[in-house]
Amino acid sequence: MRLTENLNGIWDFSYFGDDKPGYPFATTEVLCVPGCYDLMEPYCGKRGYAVYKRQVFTGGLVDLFIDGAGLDGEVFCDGKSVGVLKYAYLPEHIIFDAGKEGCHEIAIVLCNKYNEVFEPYFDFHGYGGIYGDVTLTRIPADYIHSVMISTEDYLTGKLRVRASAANNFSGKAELIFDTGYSTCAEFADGAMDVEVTLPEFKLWSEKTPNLHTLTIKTATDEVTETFGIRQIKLDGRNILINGEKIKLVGFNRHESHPEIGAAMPPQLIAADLRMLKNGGFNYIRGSHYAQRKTMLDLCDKMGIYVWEETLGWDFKAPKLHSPEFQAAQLDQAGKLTVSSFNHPCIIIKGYLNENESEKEETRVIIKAVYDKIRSIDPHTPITFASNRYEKCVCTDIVDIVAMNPYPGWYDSKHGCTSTNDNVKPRLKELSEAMPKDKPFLITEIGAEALLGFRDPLKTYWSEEYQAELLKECVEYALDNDDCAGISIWHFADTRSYVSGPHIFGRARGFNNKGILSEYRQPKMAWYTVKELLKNKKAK
Ligand code: ADA
Repeated sequence: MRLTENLNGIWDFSYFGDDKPGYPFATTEVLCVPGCYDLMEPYCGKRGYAVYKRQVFTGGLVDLFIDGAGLDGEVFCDGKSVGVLKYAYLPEHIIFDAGKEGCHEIAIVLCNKYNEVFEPYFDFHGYGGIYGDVTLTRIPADYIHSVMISTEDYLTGKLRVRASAANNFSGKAELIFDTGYSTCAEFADGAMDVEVTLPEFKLWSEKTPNLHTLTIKTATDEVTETFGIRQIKLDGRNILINGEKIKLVGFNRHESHPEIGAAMPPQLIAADLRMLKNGGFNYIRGSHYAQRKTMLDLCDKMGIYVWEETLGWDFKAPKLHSPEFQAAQLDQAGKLTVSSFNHPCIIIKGYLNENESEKEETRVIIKAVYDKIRSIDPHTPITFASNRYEKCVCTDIVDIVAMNPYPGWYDSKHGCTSTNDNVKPRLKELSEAMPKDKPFLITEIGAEALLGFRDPLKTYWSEEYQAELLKECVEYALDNDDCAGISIWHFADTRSYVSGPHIFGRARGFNNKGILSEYRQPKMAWYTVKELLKNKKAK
C-alpha cells in the first residue's frame, strides 16, 4: 500500500519579480495551494518568479504530484533541483529521493513570464501559480508507473494492460479487478504488456458512466488505477462508442475564473459540468491545454465526453518548423498521452490548435505529433482544430476533420441577420469540401455577446445576435448526418488580454463569446440552445 499525503493548504511564499531566486529560498508571506499568485494583490497582473515552499516529514523515494501549474517552474528538495515543470496545466509526477527520514523542504519555483510554449498573443490569460492538488506519495525503489489500460474489444471485455516498473524490475505481478476477478502477469526488464479478458464488466458511456478499478501488486509495490471499458470507432462520417453512433454537442471550456484564475476548486468545476450535463449537453473540448485530473475524474464519473489537447494556440512559421519547438511538442504530446490515458471520458486527442495547415511544410510537424501520440495510444482518434478550412492540406493525416468556422462573426459574409441568412449554407459548403470518409466536427463557432446588452435590432455583440447565430449552428449539427458534432466557442467568458493590440477586439479584456458570463450567469443563447436540444430530443 502506498501512503499519500495531501499537501494542499498554506505554503510559505515570496514573489521575486525578474530575479530568479536561489537557495536558500527566502519567503516573506503565506499563500494557499492551489492558487494563482498573480491574482493576489500586490502581484495582480505582474509577470515574474515566485517561490512556494513548505516542510514535509518524509524520506526515501517519493512521488510529488502537481495537478497542473504555470507557466513553468522547477521543484527543489532541500535546495536540490529534482524536476522541472515545462508545460502549463500539465499534471506532473516529480519523482526523487528525499533522503533520510525527517523534515525536508519542498520548494516550487514558478515563473509566469511567457515562454516558448506559452506566447503572449494566446487568446487566454496565462496565470502564474499552482492550479491543482499537490500530493506526496512514498514509493519503493521498484515502483510501478505509467499504467495504461485500453479496451481491445468492448463486446468481450478484452483489455490490454501495459505498465512500467523502475529499476528494470522483473518479477510477478497480481492483477486484481474491482469485480473480484484476478490474474497473474510478469514484469520483464521493467515492462509488462498483457491482454486480459474480464469476465464480468460494465461498459462506460455518456449514459452509463460505469468505472472499474485495477490493482497491480508486485512484491514491493501496489497501485490502483480507475478506468472505463469503452471502444471508439470511426465509420465514415460517424463516431461510434461501443458500436453506437453518437452526436457530440457541447462547448469549448477554459479552466478560468475571474477571481481564482486557473486554480478552480472542484466545487466550481463540478458546478460547470452539472450545468452542462443538466442542460442536455454531452461534450467538452478542453481548449487549449491538458485537463486537470480533477476535471477528468469528474467527467469520467458524470459521463461527459472530452477532447483533450496539448498546450498551444496559433503557432506559426518559423517557430512551427524549428527543431527545438518540434521536440517540445513531441515531448508534451507524449507526456499528456500517458498522463490521462485511463480516463474513458477522453475520446479525442488534439494538438496544435489552428496551425498553418494550409502550408505543405506544416505536414511534417502535424504527422510527427500524430505519430508520437499514436505510438503510445493505439486507439483514440487524433486530430487538430483548423481555421484554414478548404485550404487545409493536412486532413489526410488525422482521423477526424475538425474545423473552427466563424460564420456570422469573423466571416461576416455568412451571417444570420435578416439580410444575411447564410450560416447553414456555409456549414454545408464546408462540410462538403471535406473528406467524406472521416467524421467532420465543428470544433469552434460562436459570436461575442456582452451580458445585459439586449437589442431588438440584434446588433453584433448583443445577446440576441449570439442566441440567433448559435441556434442556427447547433440546429445544423443536430439535423445533419454529415456532422458528428459541435463544440460552441465557448462555455463561459474568459479572461484574455490585459494590454497589447489584441485587446481592442476583447471588450473588458475577456473573450466574450461565452454562452455564460465569467461568473456563469446565462446569456440568452444558453436558454435558446438548451430549449432547442430539449425539443429535438423530445421528437
Ligand atoms: C480561435 C481560437 C480560440 C479563440 C477564438 C476566438 O478559433 O481557437 O481560442 O481565440 O478563435 O474567440 O477568436
